[in-house]
Amino acid sequence: MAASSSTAVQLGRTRVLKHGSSSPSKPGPVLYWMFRDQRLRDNWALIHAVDQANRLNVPVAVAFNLFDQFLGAKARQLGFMLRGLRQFQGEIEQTLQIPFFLFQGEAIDTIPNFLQEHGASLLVTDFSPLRQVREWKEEIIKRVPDYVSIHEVDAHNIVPVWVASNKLEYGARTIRRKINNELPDYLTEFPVLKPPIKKWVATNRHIDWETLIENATRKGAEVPEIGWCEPGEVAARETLMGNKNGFLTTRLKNYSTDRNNPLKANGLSGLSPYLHFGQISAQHCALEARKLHKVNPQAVDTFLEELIVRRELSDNFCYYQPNYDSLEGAWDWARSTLMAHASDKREHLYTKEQLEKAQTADLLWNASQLEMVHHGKMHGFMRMYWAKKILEWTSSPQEALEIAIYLNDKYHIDGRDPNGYVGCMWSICGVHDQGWKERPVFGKIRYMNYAGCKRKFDVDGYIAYVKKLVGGIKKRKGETLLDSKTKQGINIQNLHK
Ligand code: FAD
Ligand code: FO1
Repeated sequence: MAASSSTAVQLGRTRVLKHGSSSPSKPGPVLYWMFRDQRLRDNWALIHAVDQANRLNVPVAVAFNLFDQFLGAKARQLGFMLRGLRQFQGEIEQTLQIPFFLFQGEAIDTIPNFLQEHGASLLVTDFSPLRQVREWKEEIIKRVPDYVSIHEVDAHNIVPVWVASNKLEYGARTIRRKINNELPDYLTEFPVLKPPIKKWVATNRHIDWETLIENATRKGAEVPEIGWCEPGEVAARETLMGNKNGFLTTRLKNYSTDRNNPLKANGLSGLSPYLHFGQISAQHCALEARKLHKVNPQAVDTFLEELIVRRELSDNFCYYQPNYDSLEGAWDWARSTLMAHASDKREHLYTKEQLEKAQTADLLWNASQLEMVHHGKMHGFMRMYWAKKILEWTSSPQEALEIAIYLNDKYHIDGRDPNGYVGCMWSICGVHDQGWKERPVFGKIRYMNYAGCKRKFDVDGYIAYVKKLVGGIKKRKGETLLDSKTKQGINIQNLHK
């Protein structure tokens, strides 16, 4: 069944991935398989699922599939995500009486099984351009019964990726106009979500969150959770609009000036963990920011450029470029200039381990690496310098890209995201950038160096800031370790005897 035209969601935002054959005499329930947009508020996929369920006069449920492994995610990312999902379950069941199911294993098994078991007629999914997600969907389309329809809703981008452009865009310059032309239709207020007409018959669905979180954080202990960024939709909205330290309420005015100063950690919005896990809607952030345009036009324009144009350009790249995370995904000019300089002498050559342990001769780079490893989020300006130095200090652009993506995905709370693949490709392969004056190793790829950073900000201050930051984190970790040992009744004094 097609996405009916009078649905509460703009037609262009939903795609029919599979038309159910003539629906069975009595249509079954609707399932929203949530994975990228993990939120109750301002979620077009959820709005569409409830709307379709009301049209069919059937109940609706939400399901999430927890994979055993996802792009190298460890305690830091899984703990954040699961705590956010626990809050989500509480809210959606309480405010909308919609049941939330959590499966473990492979979505290509658990989702079709659930549909079959409940005789569901419609599967609604949200959207991600990443290849793993697209492969899962292809497989699920093959496995579900004929009568099941599948609708995909781009709830992540303000302008759905397939509406903004039907091709790979060269850069912000080419996509900006296309996105801006569509904003009047897509940057709209959200309908208020009400409980669905038909209630799901109660089934025992107890989710043992404590055990799930315990297991995920123990298995992924190598990259411990961060303490500065509270997970969940409530904390996400606080980060955006909170009276104490909200970005739009208290920190917007310095955004244009401070955002390129790594010493001003508060200079950025701090929204990326929440946007990555879908715990806040970019569209909601844009609607709120736009209200402040009169007061801070430049800061709002700069923020919207990043939040809408840059962020949605990343989805465009990952959606239309299958090789979005390898040298094959670079433009010809970039690949040939990098190849022409691949055998240039490197002043330093470091292995992945040396880089991971911040053991280079560059104290500024080491500080940025340590900020990422221990704090889980490197300042946006330093991310460019950090990645470009990896190109300069490894034996080939391929190796540089692999190492940058590996480290970014492993340690960043906002990693495993189209923004990350594009961030690394921009830095190392000049994607969405132009060519610059040719030089050794970089060829025509934009160059950044220590001297350039010194001109821009207080480099020694940043190095000292990170040293203090990491010292504090290690001390707190030591204290909690001490706590847990004393709790276990192990007498610390005897430990060293
Ligand atoms: P703000 O400046 O407050 O930006 C607000 C939002 O706008 C961000 O959350 C993000 O969604 C978007 N945005 C900002 N800058 C960019 C950009 N350059 N490209 C795309 N979207 C942008 N961003 C990630 O979300 N995940 C990553 O893994 C990631 N890896 C990166 C790796 C490299 C090498 C580089 C150069 C950039 C990377 N970025 C990544 C983009 C950018 O650095 C971060 O989005 C930003 O620093 C996140 O912090 P913030 O939300 O406080 O930033
Ligand atoms: N989505 C899921 O549906 N199941 C998962 O187990 C899962 C783990 C996960 C770990 C780290 C991370 O950064 C994202 C994760 N996602 C998971 C989120 C989701 O898949 C996002 O859609 C992807 O990041 C693609 O955009």
